[in-house]
Amino acid sequence: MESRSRNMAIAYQSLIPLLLLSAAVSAVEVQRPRGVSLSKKHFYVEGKPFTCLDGSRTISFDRINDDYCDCQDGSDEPGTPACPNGSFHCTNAGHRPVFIPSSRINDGVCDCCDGTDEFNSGASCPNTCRELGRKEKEVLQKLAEIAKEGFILKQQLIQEAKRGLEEKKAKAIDLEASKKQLEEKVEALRTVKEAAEEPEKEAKERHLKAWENEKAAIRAEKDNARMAEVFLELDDDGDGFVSLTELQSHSELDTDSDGSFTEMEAQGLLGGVDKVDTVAFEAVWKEIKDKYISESQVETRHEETREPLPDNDSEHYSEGEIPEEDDDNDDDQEEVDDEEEEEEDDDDPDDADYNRPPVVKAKKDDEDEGVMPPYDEETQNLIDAAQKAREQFDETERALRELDDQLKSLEKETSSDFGPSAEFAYLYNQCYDLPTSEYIYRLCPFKQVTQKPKMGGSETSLGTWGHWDGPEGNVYTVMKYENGLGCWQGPNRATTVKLKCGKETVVTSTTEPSRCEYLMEFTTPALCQDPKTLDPMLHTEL
Ligand code: MAN
Repeated sequence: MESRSRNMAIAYQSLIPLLLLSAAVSAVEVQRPRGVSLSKKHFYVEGKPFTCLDGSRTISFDRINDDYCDCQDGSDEPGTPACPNGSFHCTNAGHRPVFIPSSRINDGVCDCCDGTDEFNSGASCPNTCRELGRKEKEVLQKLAEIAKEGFILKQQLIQEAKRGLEEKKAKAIDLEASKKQLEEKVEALRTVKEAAEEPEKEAKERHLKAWENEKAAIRAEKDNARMAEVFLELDDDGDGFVSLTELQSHSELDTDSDGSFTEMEAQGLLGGVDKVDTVAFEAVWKEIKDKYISESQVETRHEETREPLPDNDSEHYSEGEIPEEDDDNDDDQEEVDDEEEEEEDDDDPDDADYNRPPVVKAKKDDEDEGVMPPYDEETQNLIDAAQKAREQFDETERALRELDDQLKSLEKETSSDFGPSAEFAYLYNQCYDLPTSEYIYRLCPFKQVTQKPKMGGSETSLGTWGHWDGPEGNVYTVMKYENGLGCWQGPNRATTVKLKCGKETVVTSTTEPSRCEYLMEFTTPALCQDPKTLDPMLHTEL
């Protein structure tokens, strides 16, 4: 059981010198219970009953600081450690007033620079507040110097941003007007182009059609010549007819491909008769020309001695066409294709498997009939005119696209949040580097953060501009860059940029507090405040 001592020596604090945080400090002695701050003094009226600050109960004044906890919120024991949740106020004249947990009262450790927390522990706690205050003031004065100069720069930045914004808005209006004109020009040129392309298309089609017809005529002529040649070849006895037996000598014409070319099958091909003359052969030719192998081809085949290909080999290569092992890259393949084409040009019959039924590949018309003749002058003029119209259209359309891009980036810039007075606008389109031992970190404000290895290698995105991320009331003190390159088995890289007031615009440090989450510190005059609004401590006389 705790004794309820009513020790007024403890209970009542004598004079508390207070530092009034105003331009001129006047030390005023205000009587109040120990551990009570000036702002709460009026709750503790000497001689009057005290109501716990949480309103839970009312006690007589002499139970304040009697080393017995009466109030649940600890408010009756601000100057003793009796309540576990109590808090003790040290005035710390000459430095900053602070609240400490009342459990630290008289624990032998100096928590308050004025030593008031150790009034009964025997610990020696000299008052260091003035010294501390002086040092802090020096630091603050230095900061104030910086802030002063930075704040002047900031005013210039604000003016520049204002001018820049006006210029950009005016430029956007000009660009809008040019865009409209260009759009009209593009539409006019599209009409011109389409008007020129119509006759061009017709003329080209006419030319192509004529070329197709010509090719068909050449093909027909060649086919007739071959038919006549084959007729002579088949007509072994030279009687002007191709007979059943003569036809049967060509086993490749075996209709059902069962290995035996019967008389019946041969008759079927001859249209039911036993022999045909050159006129009747025309119908027969149509039936057999795809299968027919001329005797000269067969002879060439038999003259060659080479190993048959294995049955399961589905590729057909003639000698010299067999690609070398491993060498199956595109270039080599093209070479093989070229050779193949060349051999076909020479009418080399030997491009089928030795063991297989003879196959005669369809001839390539284009090669046989040559290349399409050049356009006639009239068609060429139409093509040239259409081409010119196309180029003019494309060029104007490209100019329109460029202008549109310019306009969009201008709009993006003018609608960005560059701070309450656009003081951060000057950072747009700038980048700031910080080399570390391993990397060069680069901050391009409102765009992105990157990391580039010093020893070479590609740049890694540590995030693209996300949003202002400072605490409420101070949002313009932190920038967040998100969605950088994915971290292996982790999140996408992201960077937090903490801004500080500084005369220079510079990245002062970069760290990676946790894997793939980066922290940058960046100074800029844009964050400098009017030094008059800085810590009131600066304006105190210590
Ligand atoms: C790279 C760098 C590091 C990062 C690792 C994560 O080495 O981007 O900053 O921690 O990747 O794997």
